Amino acid sequence: MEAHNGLSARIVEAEGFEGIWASGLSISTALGVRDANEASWTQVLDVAEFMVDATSIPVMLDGDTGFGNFNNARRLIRKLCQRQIAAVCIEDKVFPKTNSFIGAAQELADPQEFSGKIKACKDSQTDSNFAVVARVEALIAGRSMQEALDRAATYHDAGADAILIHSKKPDAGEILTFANMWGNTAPLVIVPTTYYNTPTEEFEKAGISMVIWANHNIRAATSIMLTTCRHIRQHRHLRDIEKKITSVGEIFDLLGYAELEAAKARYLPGEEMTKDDRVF
Ligand code: SPV
Ligand code: MG
Repeated sequence: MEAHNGLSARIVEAEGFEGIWASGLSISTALGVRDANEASWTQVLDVAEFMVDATSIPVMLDGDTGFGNFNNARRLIRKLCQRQIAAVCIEDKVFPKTNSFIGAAQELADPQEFSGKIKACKDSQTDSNFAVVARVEALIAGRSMQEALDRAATYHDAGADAILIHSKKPDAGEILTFANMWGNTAPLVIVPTTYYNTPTEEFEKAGISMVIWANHNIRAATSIMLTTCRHIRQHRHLRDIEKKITSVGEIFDLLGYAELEAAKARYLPGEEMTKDDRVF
């Protein structure tokens, strides 16, 4: 499930998801910039670190194209391992990246050059459990199914632990065809943003290993922020909005404020545990 900061990462874990997608689109959006590598890779890394600190489930970073060539990508991987990020997904496009939902014939990386990048990533990981997911953008760029399969096989041979096959079709047809032809060669990851009507059971039946709900927290957050701002601006009071949004108390609970009070009683001289006197 997508997260874009420490708070959304906490919510994802609290709601029982097994892993976090640190989405490039969502992180960029939350930072107020476009998903076009406008945020630097260290800025993205800092956000991912907040997510790791806030949770105990694996975080997979959307590493876009690896922020340059093999050399930039392998430096990224070393930093991700240092900061205990569990996995990265690197896509076979060119820097600066273009979001997959923009334009039709996007430029793809040369498959051999991209394979070298995957190899460099795998050779650079300092955590043996770290996973590198190679993202195939052939279908996004309007290339053939055969090219998508060939690219996936090449990246798997180069050491990719899994393949993310992306599609922007309104139905799951091409994804299910790809999954069928790919078989069990390596774990498959999908992002059903546009083909959201397909039941997840169909993906399970097709042998797909992981589904990423890629941008739904940032979109949900945006819609309630818009509603709240419009309401307060228009009505100049909070009466009708108060019950529709998260209370300050819930935020205190989500962020573990009680632990800080307990820690003060333990570590600060003269502080005692007082009974809960929070306003919220
Ligand atoms: C993201 O969440 O940033 C992704 C998925 O890369 S998509 O926006 O579908 O390309
Ligand atoms: Mg992305």
